[in-house]
Amino acid sequence: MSAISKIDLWQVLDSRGMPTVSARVSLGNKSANAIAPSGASTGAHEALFLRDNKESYDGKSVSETIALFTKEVLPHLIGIDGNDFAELDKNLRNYDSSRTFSKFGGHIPVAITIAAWLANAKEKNAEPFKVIADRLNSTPTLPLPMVNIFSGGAHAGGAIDLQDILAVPIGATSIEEAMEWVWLVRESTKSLLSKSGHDQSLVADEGGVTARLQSDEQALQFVSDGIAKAGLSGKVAIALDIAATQSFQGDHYQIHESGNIKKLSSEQFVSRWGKWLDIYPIISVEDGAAEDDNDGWKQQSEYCDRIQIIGDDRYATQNDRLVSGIANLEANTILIKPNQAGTLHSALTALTTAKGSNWGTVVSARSGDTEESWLVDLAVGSNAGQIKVGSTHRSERSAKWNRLLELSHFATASYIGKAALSHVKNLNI
Ligand code: 2PG
Ligand code: MG
Repeated sequence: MSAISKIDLWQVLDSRGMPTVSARVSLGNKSANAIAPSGASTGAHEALFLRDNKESYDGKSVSETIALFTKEVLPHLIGIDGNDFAELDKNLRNYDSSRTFSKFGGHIPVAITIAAWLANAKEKNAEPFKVIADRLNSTPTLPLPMVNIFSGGAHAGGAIDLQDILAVPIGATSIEEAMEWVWLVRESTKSLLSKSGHDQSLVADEGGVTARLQSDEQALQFVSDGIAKAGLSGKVAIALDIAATQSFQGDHYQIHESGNIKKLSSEQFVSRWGKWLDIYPIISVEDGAAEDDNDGWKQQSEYCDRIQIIGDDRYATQNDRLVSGIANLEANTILIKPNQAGTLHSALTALTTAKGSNWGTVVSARSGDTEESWLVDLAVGSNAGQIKVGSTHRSERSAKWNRLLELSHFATASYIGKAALSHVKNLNI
C-alpha cells in the first residue's frame, strides 16, 4: 500500500496550444506529473474533455473544472492506495459515475491515474514500462510503429477527407531501421508533392505532410509513389485512418472529389475504400465506417482476413463496447487511447480483453498531445504490439519515438516487427 499524500492540478497547454490539465500525484516522498492529451476527431462514446466556456482563453480554459474538481473530489482521493489502479478508478467514478465523465470530464481522471502510475514507478525505482509489465504479467516488447505521412480531415483543415495515410515498416527488423524507413517515405512523398506544385512549407497537426488534392485516392497514390521512390516497395505498407464518423451525416456519407460534394450510402462508402485494397499495399483500416453505422461495420468485417480492421471511435477504449465488437466479429483490432477511457485502469482493461481474444492492439496518441512520453512505456510494458503517435516531425511526436529509441538502445526489450500483425490471416501485401 502506498497512500496518495497529495494531488496538484493546474492548467497547461498542449501541442495545439489548447489549455489542458497537468496533474502531480505524490505517493510518500515520490511524485510524478502527467498531462492530459485531447483529440480533434473525437467520438460520441469517449470520455469528455470539458472546457469552461467562459471568457478565459476564449472559452477553451479548463481552470474552472480544475477548481471544482479540486474542491469536490480531490480531498476524497487522499489516502487511497496509489498503486491500486482499480481502486483509484472506482473512487474517481464514485464522484462522476457517467461513462463519459460528464461532470468533470475525463481529462482530469486520466492525468491523475497516469501520474499515479509514474509516481509508483519512481517509488519502486523502476522504469514505468516495467510497472505495467509486472501488473499485466506481460513481456515488455518494442512495438511496430504506424507513422503518419499524409494528413487530411480534422488534422489538416479538411485538405482531403481521409484523416491519416500512415506508413507501416513491416519489413524492418529493428526500431532503428523502422524509423529510418518511415522517415524516408515521408521525405520522398513530400518531394513528389513539391514537384507537383503543392506547397510543402507547413505541417499538419500531427506533423504529417498535406496538400489540397482532388481526392483521397490522389493522396493515396502520392504515398504509394513515395514508398516506391524511397526504394521500399514491399517493405513499407500503408495504413489508413478514415475517421469515417467525421464524414457521416446521419444517414449518408459526404465526401469531396474534384471540387464536388458526393453523397454515398454506407454500402458505397465502405466499397469505395474496399476497392483500394486491390490497388495499394494497404494492410490496416481504422474507422472505415462511422462509430454507430452498424451496417457499415458489418460490411467491412469481410476484410478481416486480409487487413487489420481497427475500431477507434467505434470502441472508444471502452471495454463493454469492445466486448460487443468481439461478439459481432466485426473487426480484429482496437485502438487504445487512455483519455478515451478516462482512466489508466479502464484503458488497460480494454487492452487485456482485446489481447485475450487474439485481437490486435494499437496504443495511440491524440492529435492534441504533449511533450510527455509515457504512452511508449504503456505500449512497451503491455506488449501492445503496435503504436501510433503521428509523424516523425514535431516535438510532441519525436518525444515518443525518442523514448522508443532509448528503450531499444538500452536493450530493454526485443522488437516485435511484422509479428504484431499475426492476428491477420492473409496480410494484403
Ligand atoms: C485518431 C487520433 C489520432 P484525434 O483519430 O486516431 O490520430 O486523432 O486525436 O484527433 O482523435
Ligand atoms: Mg482514429
